[in-house]
Amino acid sequence: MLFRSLIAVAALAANALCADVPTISAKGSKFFFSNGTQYYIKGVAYQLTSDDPLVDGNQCKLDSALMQKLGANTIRVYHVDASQDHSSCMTTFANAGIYLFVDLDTFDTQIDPTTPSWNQTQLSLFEKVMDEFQKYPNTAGFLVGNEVLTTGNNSVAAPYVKAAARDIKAYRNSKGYRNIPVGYSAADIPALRPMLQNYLACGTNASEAVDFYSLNAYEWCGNSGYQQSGYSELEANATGYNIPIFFSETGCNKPEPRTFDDQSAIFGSDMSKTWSGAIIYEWIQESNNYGLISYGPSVAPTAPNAPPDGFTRSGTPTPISPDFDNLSKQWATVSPAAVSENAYSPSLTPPPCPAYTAGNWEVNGDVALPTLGQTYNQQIQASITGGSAAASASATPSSTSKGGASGNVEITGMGAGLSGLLFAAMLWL
Ligand SMILES: *[C@@H]1O[C@H](CO)[C@@H](O)[C@H](O)[C@H]1NC(C)=O
Ligand SMILES: *[C@@H]1O[C@H](CO)[C@@H](O)[C@H](O)[C@H]1NC(C)=O
Ligand SMILES: *[C@@H]1O[C@H](CO)[C@@H](O)[C@H](O)[C@H]1NC(C)=O
Ligand SMILES: *[C@@H]1O[C@H](CO)[C@@H](O)[C@H](O)[C@H]1NC(C)=O
Ligand SMILES: *[C@@H]1O[C@H](CO)[C@@H](O)[C@H](O)[C@H]1NC(C)=O
Ligand SMILES: CC(=O)N[C@H]1CO[C@H](CO)[C@@H](O)[C@@H]1O
Repeated sequence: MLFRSLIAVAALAANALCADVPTISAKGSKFFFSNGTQYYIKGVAYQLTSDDPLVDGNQCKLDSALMQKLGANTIRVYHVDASQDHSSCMTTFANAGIYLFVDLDTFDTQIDPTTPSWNQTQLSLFEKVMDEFQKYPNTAGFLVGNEVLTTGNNSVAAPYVKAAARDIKAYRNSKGYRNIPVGYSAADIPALRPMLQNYLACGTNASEAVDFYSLNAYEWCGNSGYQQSGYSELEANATGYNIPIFFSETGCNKPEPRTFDDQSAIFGSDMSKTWSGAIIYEWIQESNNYGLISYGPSVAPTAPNAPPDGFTRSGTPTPISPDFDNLSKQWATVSPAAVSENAYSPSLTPPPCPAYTAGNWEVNGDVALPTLGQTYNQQIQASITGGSAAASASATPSSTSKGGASGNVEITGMGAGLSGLLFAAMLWL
């Protein structure tokens, strides 16, 4: 009896904590709320600390309130600690109408581009993150990797990314979790376009493909345009794509101030029938200078009591002017071409698996995916590349990109931020 009433009390408490918000699923090339309205992502990358920004309920309250003013409905978090309790932050974000895309990998489980592996150790750790975050109705999606491939000649890692999606989707289904979409976040490398996005979606067996694809693209800088930036090519590549696609990072920061003019293209008539929105890199101001807010002026790391890299990572967020307001205005004025789920019956088919092309796409698309634990060696390399020599010159990322920023700006963006933080954390220890 006592036990039963304790359970009842616990259930009540859990209900009070879990906001009742519609969940997200993918249908054809679009995302929908469970109430039938199409979901367009207006997101910000949110990684205040390198290990987990979703454990400090108070901080999440402060940040989510300002994100609502910005007009955001989504955050992306790159690294979490699955063993922590995330209920306070997740409920706070849910109450603010904010959904989460979370990367499943941690620094030691990410797929290595040159000697790729996909094994039980990695899968088990991915599963722990999924176990924790599937509980929350505002978890919109999971990412199996971020920018694993950065050149045409390391495309041999792509089958391992796809195998990770296969296995974590099978796990999701075996546990009876809801169909939370599983996807990949790609670096914007012209040499890999559109092969990588087609490869991850291709094949007749949807259980072996990603549920969505997303791109970290910094092509639109300053006073640019739909054609000039290269977005028209992104659109051409994505037209007819069978699964949702969106910008998992965007927001070139040179020249300043940031105007976010690309948002009117992404959410406008040129792209909003194909793309599901954008995540702006990033919330916190740090040394890479992509922040929308700061928690106070930066100080010299050597100053007494200074935070490791000089940037305060908690407290009351203050908008960076005019960038924050510029983005807020952009988002407030867009009206994407939404359809309702009932009215949408897609007849899209997966793209064909791309053929091996030396330097640009060194994967024989039709070869079977690696099994869990299958080690990368010469034999498997030969099967992936169809027997051709993998080593060959590849186009440099910037050579064909149109914007002021080359395809690898986001690597310095995200990479510099996090590695700076890690380095600082090591000094701190
Ligand atoms: C469905 O839910 C979303 C998110 O809460 C909301 O923006 C939208 O207005 C809702 N649609 C309907 C038809 O209630
Ligand atoms: C699995 O892959 C990870 C990451 O590459 C590696 O560190 C680990 O040693 C591998 N584990 C096994 C059991 O092979
Ligand atoms: C589709 O892929 C899954 C995962 O690899 C596999 O279990 C299933 O048998 C495949 N279905 C068909 C029809 O081949
Ligand atoms: C896709 O993008 C690539 C690289 O930007 C471009 O060369 C190619 O023509 C595009 N494909 C289509 C179908 O537009
Ligand atoms: C792979 O491509 C990169 C960038 O294009 C180049 O620097 C590197 O030398 C290439 N590696 C091999 C093994 O061809
Ligand atoms: C799109 C937008 O709001 N742009 C504004 C960004 O901020 C600068 C400086 O205040 C304004 O001049 C722009 O109009």
